[in-house]
Order: sequence, then structure tokens, then C-alpha cells
Amino acid sequence: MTTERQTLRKFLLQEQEKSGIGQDMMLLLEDIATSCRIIAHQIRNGPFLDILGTTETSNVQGETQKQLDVIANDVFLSHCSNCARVAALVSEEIDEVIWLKDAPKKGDYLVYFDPLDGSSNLNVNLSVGSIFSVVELEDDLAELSNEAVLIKGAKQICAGYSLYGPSTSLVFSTGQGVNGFTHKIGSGEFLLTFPDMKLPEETEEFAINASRFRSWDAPIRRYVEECIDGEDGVRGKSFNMRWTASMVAEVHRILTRGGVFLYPKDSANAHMGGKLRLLYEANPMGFIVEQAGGRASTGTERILDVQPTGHHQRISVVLGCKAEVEVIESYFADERG
Ligand code: P6P
Repeated sequence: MTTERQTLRKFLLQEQEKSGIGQDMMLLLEDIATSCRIIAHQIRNGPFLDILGTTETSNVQGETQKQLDVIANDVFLSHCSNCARVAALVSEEIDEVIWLKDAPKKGDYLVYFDPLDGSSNLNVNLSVGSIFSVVELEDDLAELSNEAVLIKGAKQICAGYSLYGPSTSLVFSTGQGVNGFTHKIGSGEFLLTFPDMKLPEETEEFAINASRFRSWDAPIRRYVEECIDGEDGVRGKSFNMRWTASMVAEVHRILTRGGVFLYPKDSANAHMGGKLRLLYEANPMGFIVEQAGGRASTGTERILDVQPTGHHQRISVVLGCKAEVEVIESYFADERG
């Protein structure tokens, strides 16, 4: 007999009592959930809608945009603008900060998102996802400037992702742990399927793009070589490796069965500061991993403590099971001497 699963709405009402998240955050999360349902529908019907191709345009990252990158971005823009408390939107796909208010007030929301992460997986039918992060303004804004959205990840009040895989998962935290929902085809409801997600302390699985081996800094190379040395090496145990080219899929796997994800700054991307973006990839995923009992680091400092210097800033990312991230951090410390 299947148990009656809690709907997203019922969960949010319960959370409202427990964590004090207000009506506005509930409305925003419902709008984000609607965005994810629409994007999931577009992806699943992509071959029939002829939208799995690329556009003639590039985004601020210099990446050629997929049609679904643009579609997903437009869906997030239109739905996240519904909530009267949203003062600004920061999208991976748009150069400038999108201000929705002339005079944002204390308590207004800043919403950062990567509308379709891993979109190179789209035309080979592999998992992609959306990532979102919400920060509450601590003071009225005297002026609308890009600097106003450069807020540390530790200030997030909500972060999450939607994974468009065999099923559509919506996983988020409002600071009271991590909970995951699955979209039930037919009813359209997101139902609670992964309550209170927790990372194991240890793991035997790491995720890294091994083709970048020649560019890695010494601590990363040392860590990966020791994992590959297995039982006969200093780690004394075997490791498995995964790489899906979708941070959302990697993080969901890690939240579900453990692991560590590495996309470090290396000699090939150091001029950009790394590959992954701080405000709408590293910060939200770091928040969720920490809320699930894990750790999120640049290798030398906590990601959520990094003071952003640009709203499309890139950063080195090592996140997952705490013990494994600490091993990697210790290798960077050894290198500093
Ligand atoms: P690579 C997707 O483009 C992304 O931003 C992350 O989702 C993913 O982990 C990484 O880049 C994949 O990078 O170099 O393996 O293509």
C-alpha cells in the first residue's frame, strides 16, 4: 500500500510553522516549482517541438545558447517576477542584473538562477537541471548597482535545484535541512519523496572531469591518484568515479548515496577563476550540501564565506561528504606549508 505523500503546498505550510518562512517565500517556491514543471515538459517533448538545437546567440559566459537555455530562462524570468517581494533576478543567461523595483527595500528578495545547467546533455537525452538561490536584502538599497547583488552565500535563505532525469526531482532547503520532491505525472503535483536528505560522513565515490588531469594543481592530482591507487595506496580503500557533465545530477547523486564533486580551478581555467559560477551554482549547491551535513569548499576556504566580486564570477568547487572534502583541503594546506 503506498503511503499518502505530502504535497509541496502542505510541506511549505508545515515549514512555515517550523522555520518561519513567510507567505512570500512560499509563493516564490511555488512559482519556481511551476517553472520546473514547465521546463520538464519542454525537455521531455523537445524532439517533437524541435527545440533541442542551438541558437545563433551566445550568453555572457561566451557559450552558444541552446534553444532550451533561452526557453528555460524566459520561464524562470516570468514566474519569479510574480512575487511582489522579488527585487532583482540574476541569470546565468543574462549579462546584466534584472531589477524589478526602482527602490528595493529591506526584506526584498534577490533571486539567482542557472535556468538549465548541463544543457550540452540535452541532445543526447542525459540529465540536466535548474539551480536557484534566494537572498533577502538586509537594508533598503540606496541605488541599483550590480554590486548590490554581490552577497555572500552564507546569507542565502533558500536554495535548491530541479533535476530533469528519469523523473523530475525538486530539492531545496530553507535552512531547516534538505527535502526532495518528485513530480507526479498526471496530477502535476510535487510530492515529498526524499525527506530530510543527509550525506554520509564517508564515501568511496568521487566525481571529476578526469580529462583535465594535465591541468590540475598538485593537491587535486594527489587526491585523485590516491583514490585510483585503491586498497594498496595510502587511502587503503577502493574508490569509484562518476562524471555526468551535469552538476545538478552529480549533487543529487551525492545527496542520495554520498560522494565528493570536484571542479577545481586549474592551469587551463585559472584566468577565468575556474569553471563554475559562484552566485548561481557553487553557492546554492554549497548551501544544500552543508544543510545535508556535508562541506563545500574552494579547496582553501568555505564557499559560502567567499565575498563575490562579480555576479558572473567563477570559482573552484569541492563539495560533498565532509571527511573527503577535509582530505582535499588538507592537501592544499600541505602545499602552502
Ligand atoms: P565539463 C555544465 O556545463 C557545468 O556547468 C556543470 O553542470 C558540470 O558539472 C560542468 O559544467 C561540466 O563541465 O568541463 O565536464 O563539460
